[in-house]
Amino acid sequence: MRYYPNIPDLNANSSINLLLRRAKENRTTNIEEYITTGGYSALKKALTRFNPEDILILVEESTLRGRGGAGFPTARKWRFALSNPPPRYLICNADESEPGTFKDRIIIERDPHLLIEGMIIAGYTLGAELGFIYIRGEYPAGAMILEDAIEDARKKGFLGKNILGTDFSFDILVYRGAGAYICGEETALIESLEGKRGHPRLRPPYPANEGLFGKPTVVNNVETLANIPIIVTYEMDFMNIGPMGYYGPKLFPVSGKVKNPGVYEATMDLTLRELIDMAGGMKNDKKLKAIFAGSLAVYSADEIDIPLDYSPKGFGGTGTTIVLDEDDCIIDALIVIAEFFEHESCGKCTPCRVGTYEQLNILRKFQNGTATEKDIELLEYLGKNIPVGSICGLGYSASNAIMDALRKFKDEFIAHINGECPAGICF
Ligand code: L3W
Ligand code: SF4
Repeated sequence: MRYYPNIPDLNANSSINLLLRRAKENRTTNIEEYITTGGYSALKKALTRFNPEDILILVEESTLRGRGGAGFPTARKWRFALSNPPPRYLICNADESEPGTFKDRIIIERDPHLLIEGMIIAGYTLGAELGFIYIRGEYPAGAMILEDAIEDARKKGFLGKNILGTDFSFDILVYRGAGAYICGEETALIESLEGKRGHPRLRPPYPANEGLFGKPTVVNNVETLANIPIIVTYEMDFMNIGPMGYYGPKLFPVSGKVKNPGVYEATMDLTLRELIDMAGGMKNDKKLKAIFAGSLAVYSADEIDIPLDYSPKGFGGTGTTIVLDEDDCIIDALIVIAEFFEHESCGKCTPCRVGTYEQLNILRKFQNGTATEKDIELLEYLGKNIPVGSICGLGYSASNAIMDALRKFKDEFIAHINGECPAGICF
């Protein structure tokens, strides 16, 4: 038995309990516990009662969308891959690195067999024989936990040749990243898996058509795949979980100025306000200033009655929720995000490489009291132009938070130009 350090704490005050059902204590669920609590019964059901098309239809009707940020319909992606001849590959994107995002880690470290079972069923549906888990280098404990869990699953006949006596064979390899956020972009991830430098490819072709080693490849997020055993277990009853069109459980990593930061599981009919309440409400009963949805969007305090779903007005994305109160400075928070993008830009596209560097420097001017009105114009110029000259999600979204903040918190920018920080922490 290996020693797994530092499994993070988790808050269990969730509105639903499917993905985190076994993830309650500060430890990893082993294969025996997993099986005695119903684990691997979805796999048995899938292999004995359903053919791959049946499962595809179940996933289609479940309305499951990718939980890695983009929310693309999972079944549609699977169908794209299935329209291409084998060999096909399955990749689990466990390169979770978005600022404030730590939801996949909980599944990996607390209930790894849920992910493994989901991957085996996905592999069966896709006619794949090999799956990979690409895990970020900063999750060494998670990588060890997965390797051990995969070995345990092999010993029980859930992985390997002729799974459960059928003619379906499938195995999973764990591949550790080396600490680059960009390798969570699906085509950079594939390059990295192929042993090359992790630079994104131009899309199309999408991986579902031409992915790993040029073969059709499905790249799904950890939480997406963890939903698959639940869908197979519940079948049509899955559609009783959550609102129409956005069925199923969703994880929300909540951090910042709430009383109980942690990972929460909720249905997507809940609102952002209810999620904050679930996390205990505002720490020290301070006033809510803003919510950063990772680096993708900034919400002001009067915008939190939106649903947590993937509709155009919904919260969407990875579910990342970073809560700022009246003592936090918007500029200061934006600098943290801008430093991240400046550091993580892979440098392939000039507008992203240079633009992320420039927007960080401009924000620092607001922080040190040397910014002028012209700098607001420059930030807006960069925000409009970096995405246009970029080829991947990093460049598309590197200015989102700044642009949102300029729309909703322009007074804070102006105040800094006038030598005032509303939170009293700059200069
Ligand atoms: C076949 C088509 N496949 C789209 C597939 C595509 C991909 C998925 C989504 O991620 C998001 C960004 C942030 N034929 C297809 C097709 N697909 N059209 O659908 O594609 P896309 O382009 O909408 O998004 P993306 O570039 O894969 C970017 C979010 O990711 N983000 C956050 C990342 C979060 C983490 C984390 O920590 N977990 O890294 C960063 O940008 O929301 O929208 O599979 O192949 N015609
Ligand atoms: Fe690299 Fe940025 Fe271009 Fe993406 S947009 S490929 S991160 S330089």
